[in-house]
Amino acid sequence: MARTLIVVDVQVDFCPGGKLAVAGGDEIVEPINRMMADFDHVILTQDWHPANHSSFADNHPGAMPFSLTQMPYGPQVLWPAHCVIGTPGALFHPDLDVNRAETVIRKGFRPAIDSYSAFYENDYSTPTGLTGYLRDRFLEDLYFVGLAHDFCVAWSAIDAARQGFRVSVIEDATRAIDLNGSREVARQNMREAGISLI
Ligand code: VGL
Ligand code: ZN
Repeated sequence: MARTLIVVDVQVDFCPGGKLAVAGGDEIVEPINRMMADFDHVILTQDWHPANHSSFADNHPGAMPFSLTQMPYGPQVLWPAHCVIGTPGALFHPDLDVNRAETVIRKGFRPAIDSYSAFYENDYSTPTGLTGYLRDRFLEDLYFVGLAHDFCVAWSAIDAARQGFRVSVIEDATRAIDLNGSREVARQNMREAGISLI
């Protein structure tokens, strides 16, 4: 079965020095580049927000970054502004090998809805189109790496597993934000969804 590597959000703003830096985020870039050679297909995802995005604490007067708010679609963490369309922070890490990517899925560009998963926005119903892309191409054996382990990687992997794809997460090639224990919660949720943590 053809193996597909999905590289989640390896972007400047999620690496040290970025607006929503994940500790050690840059350490996974070279390993990911090397492992691309072991896969038949490579797909990249890119967090891609307008400046007025509703997930940014700045757009909620008085709100602190990393606090929780209620959106029409459910609870939402308010983040420091990050991955703003047209800014350097939204670009892929400069050392990431993007040449093998057969497609790039952008997510989070609707001001009113955040999107952690590469498949569905946080309302659990607005699709990005990735499911159809993978099904059309018969790509069913998926390996996730990237940033952040406990948000976009976990939500993407869980959505993939729920849709019937075979899913593994290569944990050495991820790094977590780990907000209030979110890394262990994400690992538990992934295991319960039938995902192999490797
Ligand atoms: C992410 C928080 C906000 C991620 C994206 O890529 O994990 N986390 N936007
Ligand atoms: Zn984001």
